[in-house]
Amino acid sequence: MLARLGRAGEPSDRHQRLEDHVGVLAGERPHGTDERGVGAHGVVPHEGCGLVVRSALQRVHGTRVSGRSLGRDAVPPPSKSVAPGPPRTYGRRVESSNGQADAWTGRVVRGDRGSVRVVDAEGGVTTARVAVPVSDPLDAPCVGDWVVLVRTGDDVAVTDVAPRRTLLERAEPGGSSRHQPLAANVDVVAVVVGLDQMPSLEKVERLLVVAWSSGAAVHVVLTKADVAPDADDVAHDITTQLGAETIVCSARTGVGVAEVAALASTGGTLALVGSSGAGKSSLVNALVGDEVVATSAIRSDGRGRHTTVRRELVALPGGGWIVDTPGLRGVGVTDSAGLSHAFADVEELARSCRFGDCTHQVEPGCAVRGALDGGTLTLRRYESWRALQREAEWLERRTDARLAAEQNRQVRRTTREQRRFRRARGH
Ligand SMILES: Nc1nc2c(ncn2[C@@H]2O[C@H](COP(=O)(O)OP(=O)(O)O)[C@@H](O)[C@H]2O)c(=O)[nH]1
Ligand SMILES: [Mg+2]
Ligand SMILES: [Zn+2]
Repeated sequence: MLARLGRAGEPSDRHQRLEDHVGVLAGERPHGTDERGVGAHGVVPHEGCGLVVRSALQRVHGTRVSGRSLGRDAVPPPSKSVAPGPPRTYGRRVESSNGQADAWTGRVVRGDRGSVRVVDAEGGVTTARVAVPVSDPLDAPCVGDWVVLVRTGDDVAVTDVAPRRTLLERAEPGGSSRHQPLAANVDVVAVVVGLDQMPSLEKVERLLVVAWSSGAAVHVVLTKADVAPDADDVAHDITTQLGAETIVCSARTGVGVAEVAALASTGGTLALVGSSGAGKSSLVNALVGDEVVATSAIRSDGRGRHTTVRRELVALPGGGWIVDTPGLRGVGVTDSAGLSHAFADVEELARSCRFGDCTHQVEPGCAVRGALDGGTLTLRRYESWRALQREAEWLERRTDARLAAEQNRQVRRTTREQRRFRRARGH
């Protein structure tokens, strides 16, 4: 298994400190949540950052945190009303632990190199310097991260990032084995496909793998239905051939837009991925009911073209958040976890092959080849699976090699330092 950096995982001093911060935030439960502070479908609402951060911490620390600070007795019984309020509050100002600096929590809505924009409980937006150690690009706070901000004089710094529940990331195909974070704490990833062209099933499959790798739920959103009389047939094909749930919509006519909004309406975060021109930004604008993201259409005043410059997390009027990602043209498959979701049908077959290390090519008793011969698995899907699998394996090998090289460098550095130290002491 690939060693992961920058994912939610190891408890650390950093998280312990964050836990101390959010301990102050305990006791209030946002709307639409059960007594664990988790909304329907496991979606954690954005309101009451303390609870959001806590649920991430619970995963890291297990029962220790929930026992200590969630204070079951202090939590009121589950509310009958499940309607989430408008996304007004998503953080609470907290007393700092040292009583000097001003510290509070919030969510990153935009990430730039070395600095981020963070929205806090009062809806205030602060630009903050990133002061957490970033040894891997994946560690850098990104859109969707819940962070602790500390103000000292004129300086505002991000001093902590809550462990991520999910992380949408990209790997450059054929490029470096380093991954880039695209959006953190996403609940649903929508693979957006424009119906103005016949969608390529292989491209959709690739995006599905990337989407599933995030750990979030995944939907296919077929947009521009206004120009596709056969929209429902395409949706049917994608559902049956790729096993993905689909929504048909149009940003132009508004058809199906409410269904897309419903993916985030429990207070969750929806991320849109898809190739450039698919219609993602238009969909964001349709969902928000305003021109919040630039689309590639010619501006009405005729002065050139809009382009999506930045990735930004936007609050939806009905609750929840949405983030538009830049067109992912050639995204690399990041790991095999996404593959086993996107190709659950094929991997299920592979588990019943006679040999555990079956390559599904020439072996007797191969259930995958059996399904191919029997016509229940298409050659197209089989080949797509094999190609993506090879790519994931190649990338994992490269990443392992890179990690090993880094480890070697670190060991050599330490040895050198120790030698120098001993020499200095005359040993
Ligand atoms: N007919 C039609 N065109 C659309 C729709 N949504 C987007 N478009 C057009 O598709 C092009 C690309 O849209 P855009 O939202 O910028 O795509 P993005 O690159 O995925 O963000 C633009 O010319 C849009 O006007 C739709 O629902 N129907
Ligand atoms: Mg766009
Ligand atoms: Zn096999």
